[in-house]
Amino acid sequence: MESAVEEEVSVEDEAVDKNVFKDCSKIAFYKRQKQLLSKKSTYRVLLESVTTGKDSTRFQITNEATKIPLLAEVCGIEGNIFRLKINEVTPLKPRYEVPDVLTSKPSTVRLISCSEDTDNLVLAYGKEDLKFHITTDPFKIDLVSEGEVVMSINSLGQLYFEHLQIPPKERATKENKNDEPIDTSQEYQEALGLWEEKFGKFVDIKANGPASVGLDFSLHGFEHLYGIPQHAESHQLKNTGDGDAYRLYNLDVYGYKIHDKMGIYGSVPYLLAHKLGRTIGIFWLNASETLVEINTEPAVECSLTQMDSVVVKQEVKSQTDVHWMSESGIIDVFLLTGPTPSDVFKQYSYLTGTQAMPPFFSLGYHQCRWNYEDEQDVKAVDAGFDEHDIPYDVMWLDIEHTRGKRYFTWDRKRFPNPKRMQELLKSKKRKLVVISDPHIKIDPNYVLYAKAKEQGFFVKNNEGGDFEGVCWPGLSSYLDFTNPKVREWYSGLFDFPVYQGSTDILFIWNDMNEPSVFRGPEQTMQKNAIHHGNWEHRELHNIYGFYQQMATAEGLIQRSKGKERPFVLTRSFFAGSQKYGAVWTGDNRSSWSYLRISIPMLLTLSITGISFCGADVGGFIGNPEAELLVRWYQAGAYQPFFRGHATKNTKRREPWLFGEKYTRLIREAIRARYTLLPYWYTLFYHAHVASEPVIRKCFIGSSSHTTKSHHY
Ligand code: NBV
Repeated sequence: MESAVEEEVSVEDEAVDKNVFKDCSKIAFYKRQKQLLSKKSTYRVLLESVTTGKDSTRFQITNEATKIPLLAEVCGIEGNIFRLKINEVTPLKPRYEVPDVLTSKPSTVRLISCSEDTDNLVLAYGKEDLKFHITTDPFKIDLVSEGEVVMSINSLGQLYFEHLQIPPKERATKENKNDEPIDTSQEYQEALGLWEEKFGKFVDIKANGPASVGLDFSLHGFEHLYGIPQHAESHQLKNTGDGDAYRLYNLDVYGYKIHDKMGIYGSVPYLLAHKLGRTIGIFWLNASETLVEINTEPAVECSLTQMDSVVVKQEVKSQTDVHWMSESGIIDVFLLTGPTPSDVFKQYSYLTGTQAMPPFFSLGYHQCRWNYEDEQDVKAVDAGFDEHDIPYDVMWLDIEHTRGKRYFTWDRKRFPNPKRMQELLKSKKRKLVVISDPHIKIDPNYVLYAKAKEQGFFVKNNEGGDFEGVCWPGLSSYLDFTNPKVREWYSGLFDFPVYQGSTDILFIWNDMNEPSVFRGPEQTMQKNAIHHGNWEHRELHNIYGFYQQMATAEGLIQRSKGKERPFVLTRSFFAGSQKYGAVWTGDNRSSWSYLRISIPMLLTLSITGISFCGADVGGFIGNPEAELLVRWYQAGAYQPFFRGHATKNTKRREPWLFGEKYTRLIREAIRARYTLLPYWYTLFYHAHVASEPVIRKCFIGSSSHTTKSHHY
């Protein structure tokens, strides 16, 4: 194993540059919430404001410091789900509410008000013994099931809501109507990052000023929490210490660090908590940058000595506090009350949809590399599988197949006859996947660019021009997939007559859709770029990639006139991405520790709805030694999406290049996958119709039976 260790050190040596990405100490809204929460007075419910309608109960909450009321709305949703929304009663302008994630408007269940005293409000959910106990002063909600308080909301008083304000420069000149002392001094503004936030050479100018929100949830008796992908971390969520939080902010982090809470390619703001007898979920529907703090106080047995020296043992229940903070938007949170894990899976998929049923071929083995150079290379690799009697279903082409990284085109020198190449693959019942990224080369002679430009289909900069950023093709603009018209147009690009050289065996891979912008802040788009509807990028950053995959999947469905299921792999994702295809874990490294971390990463994705997920077999970056490669195939064969992939400049590593002994072992692993293919297909069917994650851990442990020391 010595060589493996040596190799591991060298691959992991090129660490992620921490100066490129933020940690909590560099995130202004995090610092503000931490600093200002301690000074805030508590919120209370204005009892006279309570109104109960058919679909929801509404009431106002206020605190002495701001005196600006917030509107809270509680709904019961079919399947034992509560929804709590908190917004300003009259915001200066509308705040972003995430569209397109919920499968349809969830059916509401009338909540029955059954309070016995006037200071509290009790809302009962239908006939279930499930209640929302709302304490008015200070404002707190207890979720009670069969007499047991399962979860408390705002019991730590961390409700935080920054009201939209008139910019200080304008305010200073106007009459100060609120009689609030305004500190317009530059130091004060800068320190809090209210209207401007600096990060290295980047300055984020915030047209709407501070707009962050936050809320705490205490989960009683729970010590085991899972979810909020994507992090290269253990399956069970860890406690976040001081100045630390799980970050949900979609970023392109090449060779991401493992055992780290930094945000990588995708975000699902949803977690599950499990204890003996009950599993619950919290789904925080917000697409802006989000931070989650977790703090578990394990159960302790304490001895109380009574007067007559009798020692009484008493157990203090464990509790986990979860603190969500988002940079903007509103508070829109769904409480999934279980009680079993499969109830929670169903509740979540009722809201966001189930895993799309994959086409059968896509459950087989996929062969990828950046890049298979030309048609000849494709032919040779394809023949290699036959010669070595190794089954495979899908050949992949990376960015170099295009004419100068212009997606939907072919480099005619390398691929003079793409249809002929597809005919060959088709004759063996194989498929082809090609890449299509969201950045579009700025080139007036590139028809796709010209058409998108003409129709105003690109994301805008804050001066009204097209946003421009550097990516693979050089200077590029980015399609605004949040615009339904752009999605419709983009979907149309996959029609066979439009996408020249494409045939019905060609499927799609969406990469770089965090979006990745070279030389941008944290390698992504400026938060003040402007999208359809005049929304700032900051409001919806985490959902950009979701929309590209949505439009791509729709395009593939349309080109087959609704007859064929699509296959689309995406790197970036959000809650609900499962409806559109598969996800992979991005640029991992060829080392044992990355093979190991792929397991918890995939388990986490799976239980948050995204069953069709995988990690690059062999590791994307670096050269695996033969044993690592074999072990990776053996693991990958039992992971939902099974694709070998490698970056440019790595040694070729098709399964037959390491000597007969290793070829045999890889052949056996891939064949084992194929033997079980009908079983995989059945599992996916169950995921699709009954919300059962294809891979999942056993939810059997009670808090006292599982140990704290296990990491996976
Ligand atoms: O398109 C090239 C690669 C791709 O092979 C990989 O799978 C993606 O995660 N892509 C990233 C861009 C380049 C990364 C250095």
